[in-house]
Amino acid sequence: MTRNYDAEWEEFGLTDECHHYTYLGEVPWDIQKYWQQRYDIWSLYDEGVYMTDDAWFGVTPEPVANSVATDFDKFINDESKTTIVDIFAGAGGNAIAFALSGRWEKVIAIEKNASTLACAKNNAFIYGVYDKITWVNDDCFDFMSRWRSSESDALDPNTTVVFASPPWGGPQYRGDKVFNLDTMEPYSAKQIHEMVRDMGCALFLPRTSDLRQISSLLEGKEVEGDRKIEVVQYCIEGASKALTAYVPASTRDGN
Ligand code: MGP
Repeated sequence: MTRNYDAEWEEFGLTDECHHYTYLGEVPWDIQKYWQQRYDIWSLYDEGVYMTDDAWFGVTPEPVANSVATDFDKFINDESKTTIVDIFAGAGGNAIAFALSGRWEKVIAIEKNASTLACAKNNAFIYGVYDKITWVNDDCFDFMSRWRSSESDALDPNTTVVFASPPWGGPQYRGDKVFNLDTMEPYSAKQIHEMVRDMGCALFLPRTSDLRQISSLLEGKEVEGDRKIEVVQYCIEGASKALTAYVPASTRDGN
């Protein structure tokens, strides 16, 4: 691929916080572990994948992102759903996989940090799906509440599903035997689910997440067809990296 780096820097809005590290010596010590796994995370890393330093901690490895994209269709199993919104898009791993799957008429990627979003755009360009994704630089809670209170029908809950790979409060999540989703920082699983529960969503969470808390997301809610939450552990070389809870759309009892 021939690239025009100056034009792309401008087009994607890349900043000095966006890096493509090429040798270990230039990688900050706390992300060296992730950089050493760069080809597991991005098979096209050498084509010029950009990351902000913080994005390394939460990026979904490409094989996992591809499996989630396949499973999303299987578990949501609803042809009327044509739009998928990745509300914590980060450096783009999942949005790229959703776009590559060809399943969705529209893929929307929301990311609050402008530099991280610029990396995501650049990375989508490398994977050939930059133009297939609608990019939004915003806080997802603000975006959703603005969208719901607007007259615009740009997003229809009946045709939309949400993928959420939120921050887990840093790498120290690994210290907890059972990860508490109610105290997850800065947003609890309940808070995220509540924002999108009428659409159906997939929550990408620590592998040790408390399953009772996941099942409680639908407590007191009505679910069409009595569908259940499906939880899948995603492994690389036999070791779980994370789980995804596929949560069907629900309404509160009586509304
Ligand atoms: P990890 O912390 O690198 O665990 O995250 P690993 O690889 O088991 O570490 P090791 O020291 O045991 O080898 C595993 C995966 O979790 C990453 O690849 C990311 O996909 C995901 N992940 C990690 N964090 C800290 C986050 C986060 O904050 N948010 C999200 N959404 N995903 C994360």
